[in-house]
Amino acid sequence: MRDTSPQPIHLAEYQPPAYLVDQVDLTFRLAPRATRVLSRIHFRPNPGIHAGHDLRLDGEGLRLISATLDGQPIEAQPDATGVTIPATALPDGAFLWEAEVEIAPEGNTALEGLYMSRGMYCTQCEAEGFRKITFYPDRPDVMAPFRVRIEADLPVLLSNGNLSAKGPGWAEWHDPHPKPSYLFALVAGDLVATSDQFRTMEGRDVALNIWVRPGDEGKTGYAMDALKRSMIWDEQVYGRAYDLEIFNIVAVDDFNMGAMENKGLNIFNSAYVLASPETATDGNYAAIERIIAHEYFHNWTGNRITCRDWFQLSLKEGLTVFRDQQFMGDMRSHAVKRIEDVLTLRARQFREDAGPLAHPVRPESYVEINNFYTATVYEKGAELIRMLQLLVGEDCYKAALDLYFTRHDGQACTIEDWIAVFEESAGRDLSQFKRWYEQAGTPRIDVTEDWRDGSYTLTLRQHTPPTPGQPLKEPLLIPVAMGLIGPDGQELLATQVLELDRAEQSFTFEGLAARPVASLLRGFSAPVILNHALTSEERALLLAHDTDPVNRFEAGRALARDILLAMIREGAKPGPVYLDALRQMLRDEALDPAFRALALGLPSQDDLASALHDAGDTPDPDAIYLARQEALQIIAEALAPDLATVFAGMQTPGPYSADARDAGRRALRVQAVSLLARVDQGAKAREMFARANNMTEQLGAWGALLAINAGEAETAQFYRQWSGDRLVMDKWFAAQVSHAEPDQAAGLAQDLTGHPDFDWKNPNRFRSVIGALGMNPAGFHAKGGASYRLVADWLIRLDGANPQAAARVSTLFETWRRYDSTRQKLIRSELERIMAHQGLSRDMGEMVGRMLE
Ligand code: B3K
Ligand code: ZN
Repeated sequence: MRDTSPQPIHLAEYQPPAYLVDQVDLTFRLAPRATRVLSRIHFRPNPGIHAGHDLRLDGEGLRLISATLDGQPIEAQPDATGVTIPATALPDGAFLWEAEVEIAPEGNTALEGLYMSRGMYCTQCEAEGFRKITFYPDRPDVMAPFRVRIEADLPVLLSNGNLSAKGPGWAEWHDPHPKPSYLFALVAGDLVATSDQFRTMEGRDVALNIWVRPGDEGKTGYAMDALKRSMIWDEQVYGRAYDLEIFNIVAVDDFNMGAMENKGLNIFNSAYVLASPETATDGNYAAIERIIAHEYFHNWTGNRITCRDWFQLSLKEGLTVFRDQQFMGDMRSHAVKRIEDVLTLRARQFREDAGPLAHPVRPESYVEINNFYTATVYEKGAELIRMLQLLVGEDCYKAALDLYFTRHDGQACTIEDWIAVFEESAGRDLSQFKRWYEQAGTPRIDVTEDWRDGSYTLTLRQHTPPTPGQPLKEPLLIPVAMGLIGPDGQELLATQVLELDRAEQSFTFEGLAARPVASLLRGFSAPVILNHALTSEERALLLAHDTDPVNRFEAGRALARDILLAMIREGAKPGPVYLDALRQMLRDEALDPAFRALALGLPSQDDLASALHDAGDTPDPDAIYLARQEALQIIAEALAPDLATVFAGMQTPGPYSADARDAGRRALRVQAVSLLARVDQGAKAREMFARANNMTEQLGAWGALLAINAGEAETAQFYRQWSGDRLVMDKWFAAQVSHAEPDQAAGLAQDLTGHPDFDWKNPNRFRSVIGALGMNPAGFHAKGGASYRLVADWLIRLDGANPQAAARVSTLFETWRRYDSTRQKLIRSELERIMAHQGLSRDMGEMVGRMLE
C-alpha cells in the first residue's frame, strides 16, 4: 500500500525561492459563502539561483476561476496543495500572474485563512494560512509590498499598512514595507474604535485604533495604555520606532491563540484586549499588557526582520518573548516577573522537554509547522537570549542588537545570522553556545561540595537526558550565576557568573571564615534542573537571607518540594523549620506582597509528578493530591493568625488600579483567604465574594470556596451575574472544572459540555472545559480513565472542525509515560483510538504519532 501519510519537511533541505515577488495587488469582494479574491502578482526570477524553474504556488481549498500570465489566459490545473506552471510556459524575465479564486469564509471553522467570527470577517495567516486565500509562494523568505482593495457592505474595512483611499462599501490599503504573506491581514465588520495618537521619536504622528464590537468600547483603555507604553519602551530601550501612519488592533472572539502581529493590523483574541475591573483579573490585565507589547515588538523582531524558513521560528519568537519579559520587568517588578517566568518555563517547557514532544529550539523537521509554536520555541528560546546577554554583558548585548537591526532590516534571517552578530560584537566564538538551539532536553546540573581549611570547592556536573531522535548529548556552555552566604546570613561572595562548558568542572573559593551555603543559578541564569542537596536549615537560611530574590523564592520552593516528596513517600509531616520560615517570610513587611503571595504557594501537582519521575519513582496523582491537601491544611492551621492579619492588612481601598502594587496586595490577600478557608470553612472567602468589586477578588474568593468543595451558592450567583459576558463565562466554566475533586472532575466536565453556553467551536470556551480538565491532574488521572475518554472524544470532534486548536490541546497527554501501567494502558488506548480515526488531520496525526512513538 502506498504511504499517504504526510511527509516531514527538513531544515537540511531548504532551497531558496526560484521566483521573488516585487508587488502584490489583491482585491477582495467579500461574501460569506463566495468571497472572490483577485490577485495581481509581479514575479521575477531569483537572481541568486540558476534559471529555468517551474513556478510553484501554494493554494489550498481554492476554487480557481481564471488565471493569466502577462495578460494571456492559461490553463492552470491546481492539485491538492497548489498549482505548478511549467518553466516552458513562463516568459523570460519578470512576469505578471493574475488569478481570481473563490473561497467560503463562513464555513471556515479551522480559523485559519479568511474566516468569520460572529458576523465579522478576519484572517489568520501565520504560519501557512495565506494559501487558503489565494495562490502564492506562501513562505516567509518571499517578501513583497502589498496593495489591498476590500469591497463589502460593512462599515469597517481594514488591511495592512496605510489607508490610501475609501468610499462607501470599499477601502484601499497600501503597505509599503515588503512582508511575507504570513503577515497579511484583513478585517471587515461592524466595529467601533477607541482611538488615540502617538508621536514617534522621529516626530511622526501615528493614529492608534483598537477595534471592538459595539458595547465593548469601555473595555479597551488598558490595552491602549499598554500599547503606548510599549511604543515608548521600544524607542527608549531598543531605539526602534513605529514605521506606518496607523496602527490598528482588532479584538476577535474566535481565535486560535493569543494574538497575531500582522503588519499594522494586529488581530487579538478578545480575551487579551478587553478588560474592566469587574470582569478581568489582575492576571488578565498583566496578560493584556504582555501580549499587546509582544505583538507590537514583533514589528521589528519578526516583521522588519523575519525568518528565512519556519525552522528559524525562535529567531522572532524567542527574541520577542525576551523583549516582552524585559518590558514587563521594567513596568512591574523584575524579581516577581522573573519568578513568574521561571514557574511558567518549568510548568510548560520542562514538561515538554521531558516527554515525547521534546524538540530543539530550532527543530530539524516537522510535519505541520503549527505544532511547533511551543514553549520550547518561545520560552526556552527567550532563555537562550537571556543567557547570551549574561555571557556577553549588557553593553555588548545592545551593540549586537544594533548590529542585527542595521545589518538585517528587510531580510529573512537564520539563527546563524543571529549568533554572528553576537560573535562579532563580543569577539568570541559561540559555536558551543549554539548547541542550545540544536539540542533538545533540559540539562541537569549535579552539585557536589567540598569544604576544608577555609577553602570551598564546588563541583558541577552537567548531563542532558536523551530525547526523541537525540540519544547522545554534548556538553553545553552554561552560565551559572552564584554567590555565597555565610551561616549568619551575611553574603560572603557577591554574584559572579561561572561558565560551565565541560561535562564536569570544579571551582574553588579560598579564605572563607566559615562554611558557606552556595546560592546557585541566581536569577535562574540557565534553563536547567539543578540538583543541589541542601538541608532544610540551609534552604531556610537562603529563603531568609539570599540577596537574590529568585533564589530566595527557589529556596522556599525547594523546601516545600522536599517536604511534599517526603509526605508522599514516607508519610512525613511539614516540620517547624518549614513552617517557621514561611511565617517569618509572611510577616516580613519589607518584602513585596506579590513576592510573598508567590512564596506562599506550593509546587504544583504536575511539578511534584515530574520531580518524582525524575527521581525514578512512579508518580501517583492521588497521593500527590492528598499530600498537597494535607500540607495546605497544616500550613493554614499553623499560620492562621498571620494569614488573618494579612487578609485584613492587604485591602486596596480607593478605586481599582491594575498596577503591580495593588495587584500584589490582592494576590497576597487571595492566597491568605484560600488558606484561611481551610480553617474557617470559607467564612472569610464568602465575605470577600460578597463584597468584591473586582474580578480578582470575586474569582479568588469563589475559587477558595471551590477548593474546599463548597461555594455552590456562589457558583449560581456568579452565573446569574455574568451569563451575558463571554469572557467571564469562560472563567465560570474553567474554575469549576479546575477545582473539582478528583473523582468528580470528569463527570462535571461532561455535564458542562452539555450546558447551553458550551460552544465547543470557540477555542476559549473549549479550553475552559476540556483544557481545564487536563489542568486538574488528580481529576484528569482519576482511576478508570473517564477523563481520558472524555478528552479523547472531544479532541476527535474538534479535530474535524479546527485541527490546530485540537492538536494544541492534545498535549494534555504528553506526560503519559510517567504514570503507572494501568493508566498508561488507558491513555495509550485513547491515543490509539484518536490515531485510528478516519480523516484525522495532519496536525493531530503528527502530535499523537509522536506521543505514541
Ligand atoms: N506569531 C503568532 C503566533 C502564530 C501561531 C500560528 N499557529 C503570535 C505571536 O507569537 O505573537
Ligand atoms: Zn510572537
